[in-house]
Amino acid sequence: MTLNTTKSQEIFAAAQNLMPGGVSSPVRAFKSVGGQPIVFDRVNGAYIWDVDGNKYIDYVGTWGPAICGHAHPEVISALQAALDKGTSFGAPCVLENVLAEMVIDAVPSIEMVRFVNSGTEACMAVLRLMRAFTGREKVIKFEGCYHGHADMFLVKAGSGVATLGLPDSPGVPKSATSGTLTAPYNDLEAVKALFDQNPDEIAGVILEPVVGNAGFIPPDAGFLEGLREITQENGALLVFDEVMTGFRIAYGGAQEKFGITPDLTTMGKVIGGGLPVGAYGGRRDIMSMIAPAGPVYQAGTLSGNPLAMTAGIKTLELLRKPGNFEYLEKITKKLSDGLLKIAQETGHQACGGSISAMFGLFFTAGPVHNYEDAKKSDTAKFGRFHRGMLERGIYLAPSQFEAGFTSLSHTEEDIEATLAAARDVMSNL
Ligand code: HOZ
Repeated sequence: MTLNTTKSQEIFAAAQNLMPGGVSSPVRAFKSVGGQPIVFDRVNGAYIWDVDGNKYIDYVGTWGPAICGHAHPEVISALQAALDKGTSFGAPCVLENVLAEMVIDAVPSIEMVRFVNSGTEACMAVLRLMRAFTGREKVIKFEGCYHGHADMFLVKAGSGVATLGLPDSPGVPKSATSGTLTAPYNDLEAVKALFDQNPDEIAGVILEPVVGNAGFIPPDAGFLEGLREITQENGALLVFDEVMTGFRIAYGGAQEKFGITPDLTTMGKVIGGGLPVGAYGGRRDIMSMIAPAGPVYQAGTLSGNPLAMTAGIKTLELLRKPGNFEYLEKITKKLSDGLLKIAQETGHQACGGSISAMFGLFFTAGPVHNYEDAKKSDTAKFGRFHRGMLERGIYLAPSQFEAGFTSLSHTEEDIEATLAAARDVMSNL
């Protein structure tokens, strides 16, 4: 089965002369799944069309923001009205108050919030804030977790770094990462040992409370609770990077789902409704250190942009309606359980699962508790699976080390069609 991707190939060939790798971000270049990347033309609801007119059921959802479905008519009309007032003020705008109140009302840890333009910016700022508040410089992150591409986080990072198998990144000076300590995800003993070896030197622990950037890896029972205790015992901060999990694992994020309240939280993706928004927030005593209220500097020309605020506000208004998260849980579990059942029936070792509107599949017997486990999976088989699904009109994240996302627009019929395609592919994988 082959796709007609003539126009995609022409456009991508030209792109490679214009942009490094022909892309604006690495994972979408299909390096780890092989074959030519697809150039897309438009999106709507659960679907995405490429420039050759091929239609796909989309489980990337622009990496998470499209949880209400792509180009939701109410988001589009709100943006059209906002556009009549201009595209950017670079000054206070009441829409920032509106979105800030929605985020503060929704997310248990957040008493104050600052908007930025990406998850990377949010994580950069929160690291600086952790260090300023505690007066300590070292930070613990987990192998395979991805907190954007700022220097200090490019240590055993997930997402594109894992996808491309990069040895972290050239150009990152040792001075930038000397304070970045790493531990295996789900390993509380390793975290305790780091605190014992670095007494009074660790500002805090930052993690994806459900990992999506090393493939889908949920926290073991007691892991998040244990981190909360260890950080409190050591006078360190606990930071949930909810850029991916925020407003997806639950309306109040993973911290609502698991009942663990961190000191600081980073967000992005869903709160921008597809436009560039990141945010960080948390305890008022900590956030009050951010300039101009306090001495910790962070700034951004387009932060609080009225178009991005508008898209975020409308997206959260649509998302918080009763029954939405029950629906997302139901269809995503049906998809994930179905994929695992089909893998078993067609003779493939596979593991994975789902939580709310996030899911993942590894071609390994598993279980996958951390990045080392994830790396044992058969990434070549994943690449063949990805291509086979693409040829049958299903668009999955082009990397084993990413997660899958559903939306309120995905129907039971879409899930059935996806499972039928998966059975066909896995039977010939
Ligand atoms: N950070 C994105 C997913 N976690 C990767 C997007 C891309 O490289 O295309």
